[in-house]
Formats: sequence, structure tokens, C-alpha cells
Amino acid sequence: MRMTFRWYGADDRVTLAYIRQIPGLVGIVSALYDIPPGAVWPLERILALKASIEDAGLAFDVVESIPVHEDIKLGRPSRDAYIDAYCRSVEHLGAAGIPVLCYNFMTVFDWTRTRVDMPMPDGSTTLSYDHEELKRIDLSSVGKSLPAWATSYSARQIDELFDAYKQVDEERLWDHLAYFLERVVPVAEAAGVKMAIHPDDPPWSTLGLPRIIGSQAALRRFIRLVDSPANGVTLCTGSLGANPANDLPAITREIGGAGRIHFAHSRNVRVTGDKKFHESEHPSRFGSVPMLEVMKAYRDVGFKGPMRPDHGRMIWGETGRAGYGLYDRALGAMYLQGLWEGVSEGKR
Ligand code: DNO
Repeated sequence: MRMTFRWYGADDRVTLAYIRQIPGLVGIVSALYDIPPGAVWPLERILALKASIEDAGLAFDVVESIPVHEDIKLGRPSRDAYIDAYCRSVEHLGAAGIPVLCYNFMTVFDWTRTRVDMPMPDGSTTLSYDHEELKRIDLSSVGKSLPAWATSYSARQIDELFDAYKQVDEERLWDHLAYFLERVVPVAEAAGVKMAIHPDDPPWSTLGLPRIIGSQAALRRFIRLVDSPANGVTLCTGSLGANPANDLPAITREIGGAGRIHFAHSRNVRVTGDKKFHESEHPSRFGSVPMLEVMKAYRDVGFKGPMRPDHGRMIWGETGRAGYGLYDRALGAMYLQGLWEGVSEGKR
């Protein structure tokens, strides 16, 4: 396992210099955040980002993410041009020597929360989700008033997308995903890049939009869509763990045992009701994710890929990008390395 950390680029308050001081931290997860979905990532830009990371004494382990254009997910005729562009970007990652690409196939929104600053009894704040609360949200305000989801669309575009997705049920979305993978995965394999789909977060349909990557059965179906070692998964314990039906050690053993976990997002969530949870401290006892058992599963499948602590709470008065402060993620990185050292004892 290689311990890595997400870095949002030159204007991230959490600098590479700080990240490097976290013991054991060797790799960076980053992206070209200014390039719109659908455009080709220029090789020179990827190389420049890589050079800035290496100048700080770290390695560029993962690109997270190259967004998949909505027309690909919708199966529109324009998808072929966007898929070609995606393939060019993947080739450029290969040429730059970036080994892993994390992406997702979530419709319209990336991760979704109903709060980004839920107060905890210890004075920290965290991200939380409550399906009932989400149902009460006025869709006409989506994109205007809610900070708690990741999207790059205007309110008008979001309305249009909601309309368009009325024609796309989950089986059609699977077809569109297969169409994308059949074209991109061979290019990735040839370029030496491992693709790693991120599960849906949360792992169920929200606001009536189709969602398909949220369970062990879905991940099994996914890796069979294109049977290539380049067609893999980002195993996100926080996303999948929001559904108590997901047996995370079993998923890690099955998908990892097939050699298809290319990236590990290791964080904890506490499930507090039906489709209701908040993100918690990383250690097992604070949440619903059996982190020690997951780490044993990673050990048993011989996982050697990058792992990151994923999100953290806001602690010690820190402010900044929700989920992506320095302090709690650094504590998470140390906890995960402690577990790893423990479970690896005698196995190296
Ligand atoms: C949230 C992240 C996701 C992830 C994308 C991958 O913090 O884990 O936004 O980067 O879903 O494409």
C-alpha cells in the first residue's frame, strides 16, 4: 500500500510542503481542475503538474478525476466525440507516466450531502446526509442554494439534465457505461493506465436520477463488462459503507482478489438511520466501517496500490474545502498506516 493525499493544486491551502511532512506520505492525487468536462487534457499541462509534485519530493500517483461528459452517460450521439477526447486524455496520462485514473459515472452530481458543517459534540464539524431532508429540497433551487454537492453545472443546465435523464433508466445507464468502457479501456490498457471507477456516493438513487455503482453485485457486474486488468475500481469505504447491506471486507476480498482494486479511499461513516449518515473519525469504533477488517482484506489480497484517507472532519479551528482540510485527513493517514503496520506484521 502507498499512502497518498488529495491535493487541489497550486491554490490549495493544504500545500505540498505540508503534505510531505505527514509521516509516510509518498503520493499525490490531483487533477487539472480548470479543464471542462469533454475537453482533452494537454500533455504539457499534465507534465507541468507532475513536475510541481515531484519538485516537492512526492510522486503523482493518481489523477482524480477526468470527468465523464454527461452526453456519454446520456448516450447522446455526441458521445463518440467526447469518448475520443477521453481516450486522448488517457493516452496523455500514460505518456506522462501516471498509473491510475479515478473517475465516476454518477449522473449530474458527484457526491451529495445535505450538510457540509454538521456540528459534532466534540466541537468539530462534518459532512452529513439525510435522504428525507433531500426529498424536501425544492429542485428549482438545485445548484443555486446548496453547497453540499459537487457539480459543475448552472441551475438551468441542471434542469435540462433532469429532463433528459427521465429517458435513462438504470439498465440504459449500464449500456452507456459499457459503451464507454469498451472504447476507453483498451486505450488505457495500451497506455499503461489503470482505470478506477468511484462508487456512487451515496450508493443509491437521489432526486430520481439513476445510480448503478453501489453494491458488491454492481461492482462484480462492472468488472465483467470489460474483462481487462485496466478496468478496475476505487474502493471507497465511505461511499459503499453508507449502506449497511454492503459487506466491505467481503467486497475488498472479491474485487481486490480479482486484481481490480486500483485505488483505495479509506474513510469512515456512521449510519444513524435509513439512508442517513455522517462522516466520522477514521478509526473503526467511531463509525460503521470495520476498518481493521477491511485492512486485513487488503493485506490478504496483496494490495499494493495507492490509498488515501479520503475526507476528514474540520478540527482545530481549520476552515477550507469541506472534507479536505489538512488535520483530520493527516490523522486518518496515520491511523491507516498504523493499522497497515499491524496487519502486515510477519507478512512482509
Ligand atoms: C469526493 C470524491 C469524489 C471523487 C469522484 C471521482 O470527495 O471522492 O468526488 O473524486 O467521484 O470521480
